[in-house]
Amino acid sequence: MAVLSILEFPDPRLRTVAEPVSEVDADLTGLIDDMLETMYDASGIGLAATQVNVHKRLLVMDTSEDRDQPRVYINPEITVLDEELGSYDEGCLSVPGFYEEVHRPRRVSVTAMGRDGESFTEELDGLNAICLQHEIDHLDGKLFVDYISPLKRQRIRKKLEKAHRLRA
Ligand code: GNR
Ligand code: NI
Repeated sequence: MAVLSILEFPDPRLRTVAEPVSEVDADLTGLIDDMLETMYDASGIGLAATQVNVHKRLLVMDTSEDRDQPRVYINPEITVLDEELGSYDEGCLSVPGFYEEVHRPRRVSVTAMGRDGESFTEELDGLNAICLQHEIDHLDGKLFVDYISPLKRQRIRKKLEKAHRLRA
């Protein structure tokens, strides 16, 4: 197991559209375990493969209080169940330190494969629905900052670019 490094906005690799996973083999389960370790290490509630520079349609989540309910979604396909939107102050491990209100459908259905390669379908609401949509956005090369004003996005970009310069 390993903690992987997480790409940060405005890294252009975060704009890559991920490719479907063709088979759930030992390499993939190894990547899943590394992504879970990376998510828990970073205290995140979700992580998409895109964020660790792997451009496959795979994400992990754990919104539980005790951080003991890992969820794995391979090739997730989402359906909006209800057009009603909810708003939430979203953050992102790839946009560290910034939080902005984002509006998204409150209820979704998702069909995906789990870590065992078996297909499942479930309905999600609350934080699970928010997080799943946020993670699928990553797989499509999107970030929550795409939903805020260009002025706010530019301010975040400048601050993170400065932080990256200081770190280098
Ligand atoms: O840890 C995370 N918290 C969070 C809070 C509100 C909405 C979405 C998220 S996902 C984020 C982890 C992350 O960046 N996943 O891509
Ligand atoms: Ni994110």
